[in-house]
Amino acid sequence: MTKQATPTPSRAGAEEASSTGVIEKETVETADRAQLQREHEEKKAEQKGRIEELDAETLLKLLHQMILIRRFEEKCAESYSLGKIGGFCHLYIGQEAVAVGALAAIREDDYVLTSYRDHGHALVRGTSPDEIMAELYGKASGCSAGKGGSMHLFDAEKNFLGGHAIVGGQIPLATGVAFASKYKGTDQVTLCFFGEAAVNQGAFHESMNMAQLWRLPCIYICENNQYGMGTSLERAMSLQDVSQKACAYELASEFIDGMDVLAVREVVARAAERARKHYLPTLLEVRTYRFMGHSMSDPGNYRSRAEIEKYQERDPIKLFTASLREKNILDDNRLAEIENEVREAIEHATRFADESPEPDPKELYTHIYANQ
Ligand SMILES: Cc1ncc(C[n+]2csc(CCOP(=O)(O)OP(=O)(O)O)c2C)c(N)n1
Ligand SMILES: [Mg+2]
Repeated sequence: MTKQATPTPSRAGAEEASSTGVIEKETVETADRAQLQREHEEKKAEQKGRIEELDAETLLKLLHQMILIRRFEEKCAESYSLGKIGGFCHLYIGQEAVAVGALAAIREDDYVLTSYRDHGHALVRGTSPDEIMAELYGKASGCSAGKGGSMHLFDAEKNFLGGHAIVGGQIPLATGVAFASKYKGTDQVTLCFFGEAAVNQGAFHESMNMAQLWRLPCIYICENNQYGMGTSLERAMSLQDVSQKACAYELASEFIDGMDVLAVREVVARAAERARKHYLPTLLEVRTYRFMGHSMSDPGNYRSRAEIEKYQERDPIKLFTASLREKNILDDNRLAEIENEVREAIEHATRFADESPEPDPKELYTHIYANQ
């Protein structure tokens, strides 16, 4: 039997979309403010329950990392508009809680791979903002020697194995990294991040099958931001509950709210234990939202204002800041200190990138793998 085609979602406000994907004018649809406020209160209550399990220093570090990503990405948007960053540039604004929460749950010697939306993961992994910004500027001092750009950040010393521009390309690679850890008898875990559009590919399914069959210590984290470029999940995926896809391969799986940094941390910590102690993989579906366009060149004419407003009300930084304030862990002074530290780091990174030299043309012939 043929399935009915899903109707095209509302295009209200399409004409007013800005170059960053945020629709600026009022549209026919508007968000139900009271309902959004109720949801915010519920989420805060859930998050406050989790706050009790962690000390203030750890909590403030998580906030600091999320704010660092947000401000770094805002700076990237500015530098891109000034023509200082070339090529594609995919911002992580709105999704900060995923990388921050997940990486807080693993060890420094574990491995991390992700897609082209990689600035946040590299920052949290510990690659310096200087080296990341320089890479975005295509400078020799960048973490990939200026040859990778925004989509191919790489830092072998931090076990950050990219930054991959081919959708889903990192999934079989991460599976191989996890295989290597098991083969060598280490207890290292591999974290593999990817978008929900990657799930429709064969490489995802082959990897799930092998990971479970061979019991590989890999955690597959689907950052479900509900869009693959301008195509909504509903228009591209027959079974939209990504975590359910694990059933086909008997993998452990969980679904988490990706706007709650502590919820993400908790669930990844559970998966890491499963991987480290029992060599068992997990598929996690983390529901999140990107506030900006797919990339800097996305006119963003496929989302309604109401939808964007709904998720802005669930902003992971706004939620966490409110929860920490109510628990008396954060006040205006501490928040201002964090913002200042972040601003200084980003100003430093931008200056460093600006002043760094271009790669020597001879570098075109290094780092090349050719099989004859
Ligand atoms: C194999 C492959 N097909 C198509 C593309 C073009 N493309 C780049 S990003 C993208 C959408 C991916 O969406 P998703 O996996 O949900 O990640 P998100 O951008 O939402 O983080 C597509 C189709 C590509 N880079 N690689
Ligand atoms: Mg997506």
